[in-house]
Amino acid sequence: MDLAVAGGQPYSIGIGPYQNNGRICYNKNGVLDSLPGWTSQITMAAMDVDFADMDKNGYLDLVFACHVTPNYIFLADSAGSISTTPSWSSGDMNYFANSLTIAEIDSNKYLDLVISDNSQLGGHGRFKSYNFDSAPSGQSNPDWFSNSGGYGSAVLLEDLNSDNQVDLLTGRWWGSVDFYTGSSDTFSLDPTWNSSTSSVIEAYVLKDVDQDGWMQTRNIVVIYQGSFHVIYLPNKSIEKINSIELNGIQLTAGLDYNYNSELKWVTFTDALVSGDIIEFNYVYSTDRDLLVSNWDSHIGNYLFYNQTNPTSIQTTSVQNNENIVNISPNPFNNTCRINIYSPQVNDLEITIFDIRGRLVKRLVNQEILPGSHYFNWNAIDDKGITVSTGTYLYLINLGNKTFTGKLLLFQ
Ligand SMILES: [Ca+2]
Ligand SMILES: [Ca+2]
Ligand SMILES: [Ca+2]
Ligand SMILES: [Ca+2]
Repeated sequence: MDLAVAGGQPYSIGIGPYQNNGRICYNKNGVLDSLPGWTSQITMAAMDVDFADMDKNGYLDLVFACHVTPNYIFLADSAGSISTTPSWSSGDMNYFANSLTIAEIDSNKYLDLVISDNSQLGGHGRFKSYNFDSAPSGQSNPDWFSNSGGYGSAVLLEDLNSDNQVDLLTGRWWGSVDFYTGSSDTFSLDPTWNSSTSSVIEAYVLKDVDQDGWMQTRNIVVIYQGSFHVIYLPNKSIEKINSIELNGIQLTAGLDYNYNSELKWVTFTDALVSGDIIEFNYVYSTDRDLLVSNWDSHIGNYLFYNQTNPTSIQTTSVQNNENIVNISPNPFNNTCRINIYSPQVNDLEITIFDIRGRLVKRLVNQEILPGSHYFNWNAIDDKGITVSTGTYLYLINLGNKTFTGKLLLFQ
């Protein structure tokens, strides 16, 4: 993996926040170059930086959160070369950003950006989101601001209450962990939950430490057109990648691919091109726990266990070389999606039973064409009645193969 450097300095005595160029030091066979191989033409007082494919062209772009200068996005072109001049900048005043995080907020394919502002040196210190529904360009203002401000620091986006809408965790210096509920493609204006702790929060990491929400899953991605160096996996986190196969050949971690657990991308050293079939075997979690780092040496760091949705370890996909079944989310609270990959024309039958083996729903009985297909079950039975919370079993017959497993419904 290559290293991007923000390189700003907020407290340079006498000269105010210090500006410098953004930089990337490239990794050559496991050794970082000592000099940057990419340098921005402009200088910034950048406090945080991340890689993300903001314009969905298959290459990672660079996003900077800055003090005193706007926040910037530098896009990579169709050959993967990152522009040295920004494609997008923030238009709002009261800068003094501290941290950034990136996820899809508003239900379109383009990633969105959340930034914390910190009012110690100026500004109002509120949290804000910039939502994109196309490749970032020009200048735009925040689509959402939190009501309250302060010495904002850590931010993280994750659907913590499992309603398929991303939520926002924020932190500040001398403050609690705050949770803004995501709804209708935005967030509550005030926190809907906060911790009873107070510390000088610097950064957050979500990881399923007690592994009570681990879900083994398999996803197949088929490249239909274009070429890609980065793939975003559909589940909410990547806890652990067990293997990635490209056209049936196992790839080597660190050499052929790298991944980012928070930002959910997997990057590939060689471009994936039309006709490639990539098979991901990995663990995601429905129950990630929160680690909080703290600057105050009188208080330790914190680990908050997630109590909302504990499940036992589940296997939701079935190992098979030809036909693939993948279900997400599972557990679910309204609708789960059953993805089927068939290499050929096949008869498909999907039936849902309750835990005693009684028929609940005949979901699908049809012939399917080669490729990926999905079918939603909205927890309604054959009589049109919404079924109750509990464990259900699915039976999938695809051609001459049978797959079974559990579906966990909670409401
Ligand atoms: Ca890109
Ligand atoms: Ca978006
Ligand atoms: Ca949510
Ligand atoms: Ca957990």
